[in-house]
Amino acid sequence: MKIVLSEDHRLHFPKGELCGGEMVRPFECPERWDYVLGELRSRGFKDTIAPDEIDLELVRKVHDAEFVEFLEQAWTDWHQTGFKGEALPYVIPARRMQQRRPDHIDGRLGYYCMAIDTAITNGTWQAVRSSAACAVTAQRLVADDGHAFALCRPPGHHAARDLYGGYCFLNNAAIAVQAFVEQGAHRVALLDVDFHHGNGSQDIFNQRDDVLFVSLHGRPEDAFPHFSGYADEVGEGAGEGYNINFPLRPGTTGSEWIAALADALKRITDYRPDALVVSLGVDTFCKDPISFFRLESEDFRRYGAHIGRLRLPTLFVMEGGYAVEEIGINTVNVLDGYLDS
Ligand code: 7XA
Ligand code: ZN
Repeated sequence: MKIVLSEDHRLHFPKGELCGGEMVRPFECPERWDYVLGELRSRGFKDTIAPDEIDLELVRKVHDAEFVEFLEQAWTDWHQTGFKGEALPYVIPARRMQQRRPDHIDGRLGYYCMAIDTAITNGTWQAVRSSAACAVTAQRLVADDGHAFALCRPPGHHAARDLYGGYCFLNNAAIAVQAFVEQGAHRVALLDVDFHHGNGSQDIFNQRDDVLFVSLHGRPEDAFPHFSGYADEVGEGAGEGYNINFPLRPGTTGSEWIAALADALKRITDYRPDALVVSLGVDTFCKDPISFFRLESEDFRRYGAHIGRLRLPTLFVMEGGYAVEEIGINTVNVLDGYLDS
């Protein structure tokens, strides 16, 4: 399996994340990427490829054009205002407030943000566009090879049509799904196995029937992003019935999780997709510091094999996972399980 990656991810490394009322070192950090790549290399995945330049026209098929422009400009605007720290919003358009876009960068950050944990820094935009480029380049490889892995960082599945947050800016997996559609796919399934609900992917495809979005995640009563991921969110308009959420309780074990996955895969099979994109977060792991499932490393291999048995052209896109020592083992276990199936 070919791996697409870019060292540009290192350009995005905020110093701080607001967590439990303190500024802490972000869980989403460059070492995550190093651990995954180290494990890939040591287990024989040697075929690594740099991405082509991202086509922003494609990006604008799933993201709002002004949002993309905002991401590109945000650091410059923040810096020119004279602020010294990393770009973070502090005011968000809550219930009964105006949903109009302000001019001041403080207001625009709040307008486009869904979680104030995620800082923008000098190198963020370049890292973000290279991350999306990895997903799109890997998508192209699937046509020839049948599968590929995009080692994206920053991740993407919380990024909605015009919202960033939860460490995500552009939705790498959604952009790759759109690339399949542009190349003639009639139906694409997007399976999100990250611990957190992929609110951004759901938002982007909510009214479409050419993309089936299926997500297994910590239930929103207890888990980030808290305001989406309920089972009764089933899509709207033409998209009704094409959004399937599996919210799962704290303490969910590997076997319970894999039983839910079997239901999810059945729904995907029934949809008869031309291709599958997997939002691959490994923060379902029992030792993950910000999650509450109990998957063991061997469970990742088991479920990779289940995905492989779908026999679909498959693109894996890296999302979350913060138990840095094991993030590589668990990620590569999924890929190995898939290839061995
Ligand atoms: O899949 N999404 C993530 O892994 C990011 C979750 C962000 C949690 C926020 C913690 N402050
Ligand atoms: Zn996650």
